[in-house]
Amino acid sequence: MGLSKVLNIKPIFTLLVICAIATSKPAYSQQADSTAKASTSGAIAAATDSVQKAPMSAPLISTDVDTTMLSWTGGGVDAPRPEVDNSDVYKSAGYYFLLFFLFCVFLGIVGKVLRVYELTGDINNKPSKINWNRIQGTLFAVMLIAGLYGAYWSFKVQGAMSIHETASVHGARLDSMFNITAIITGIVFVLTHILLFGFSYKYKGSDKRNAYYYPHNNAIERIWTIVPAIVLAVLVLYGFITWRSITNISEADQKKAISIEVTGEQFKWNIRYAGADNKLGIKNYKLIKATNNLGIDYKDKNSWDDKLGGEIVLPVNRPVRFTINSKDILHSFYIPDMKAQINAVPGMPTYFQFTPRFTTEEIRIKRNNPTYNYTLLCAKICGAGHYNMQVKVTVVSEKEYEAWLTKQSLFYNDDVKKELQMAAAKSAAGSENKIALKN
Ligand SMILES: [Cu+2]
Repeated sequence: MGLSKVLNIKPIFTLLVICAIATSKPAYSQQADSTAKASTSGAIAAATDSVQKAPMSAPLISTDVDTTMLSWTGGGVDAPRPEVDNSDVYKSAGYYFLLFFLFCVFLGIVGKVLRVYELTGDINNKPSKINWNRIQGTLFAVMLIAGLYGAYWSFKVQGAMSIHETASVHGARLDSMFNITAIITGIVFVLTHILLFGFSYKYKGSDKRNAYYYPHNNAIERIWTIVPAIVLAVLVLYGFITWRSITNISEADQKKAISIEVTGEQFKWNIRYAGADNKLGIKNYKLIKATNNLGIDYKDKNSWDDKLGGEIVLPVNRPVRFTINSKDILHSFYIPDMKAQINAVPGMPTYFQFTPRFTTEEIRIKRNNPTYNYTLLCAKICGAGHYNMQVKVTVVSEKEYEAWLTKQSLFYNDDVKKELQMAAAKSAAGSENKIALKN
C-alpha cells in the first residue's frame, strides 16, 4: 500500500487513529492489570480464610487490611504499602519543564495532523480551507491581551512582594528614580506592544489586498532615533546625579557622621565603633594575630576608645559612615532595607554613608511583622559559609544608642595593655643586652 493510499483516508479518521494509538495502553500493561486483579481477589480470599482459621491469641494478619494493600503486595499481606508524599513533585521545576515539553509535543502532533489533512486535500484537488493568516492574526491579538494582563499581574502581585518603602534617606531618592524610570518605560512598553501586535492583527495577510511598498522615511527615522536618545540621556543623567549625591559626601558631612568600620572575612563581619573621638585607630595587616584579629595599631591613640560591636546599632535620623574592609577575598556590604551596597575589597577601604529614617520598631509596624529586623548581608558568593555572613542591624533612638554604646567593650582592654607592656619590656631588655654586648 503506497503513501498516497494512506493519505486518501479521511482526515478525521486519521486523527482518530493517532489519538487511539496515543491513548491506548500497551497489551502487557492490560495483562499486568488483570493479573493484579486476579491475585488481589485470591489474596482477599486467602486472607479471609487464614483469619478464620488462625487461633485468636496469635492472629496472622489484622482484619482491617485494605484491598489497596493487597494489590500492592501482589497477594502477600505482611508488607504494608508505604505512604509516599509526592506533593513536592508538583513544586519542582522539572515537573513544569516536563509539562511544557509534553505541551510542545502535543502542538507538534496537531501540526502534523493538520499537514496530513492539507496534503490529502491537495492530492484530491480540494485545497485546504484553513485560513492560516486569520489564525495567526488572532493569535497575535490573543497574545497582546494575555501578555499585557500578565505584565500587569506580575507588577501587582510580585511587585507588592518586593517593593517596600526604603528605610534610609538616600533610599527614598533611589525609589523615586526607580518609579520615574518604571513609569516612562511602562508607557513605552504598553504603546509599543499595542502597535506591534495590533498592527500584526489588523494588517494580517489577505488575498484581497496587496502590501504597500514603503522602503524609507527620513522623518520617521529621525523621530525614533532622537526621542529615545533624549529620554535615555535624561534617565542616565538623573541616575548619575542621584548616584553622585549618595556617594560624593563633602568632608564636613563626613565628619558629622558616626564612624563605624566593618571588616569582612570568611565567614563573618567584624564591627568596630570609633568611640568618643569618632576616629578609628589605624590598622596594619602585619599586626593581625589571635589576640588582634583586625590588626589594630595600638600605638595610634585614636584606637584606644574604639569599641567592639557584636551587632550593629544605629541612631535614627543621624548620618552613619561605614568604612568597609576585607581581610581575605571580595565580600559585599549589603543592607537591603537601607538600599546600601558596596564591595568589601582587601587592601582598599570603601565607604558608604547613609541616614536611617525609621527605627526597627517603626519598620515592624510598617511591614506588619513584629519580629522583623534589618540585616547586614554579604552580597558576594564568597564561599561555603557565605550564607552565614549576617549581622542584625537595629535602629533605635539617639538615647538608646548612647546607652547601648557605653555598654560595649573596648578593643584596648586590660589584657591588650598587659601584652603590650610585656612586649615593650622584652624589647627594652633586648636592646640593653645589645648595648652591653657592644660595650
Ligand atoms: Cu562574603
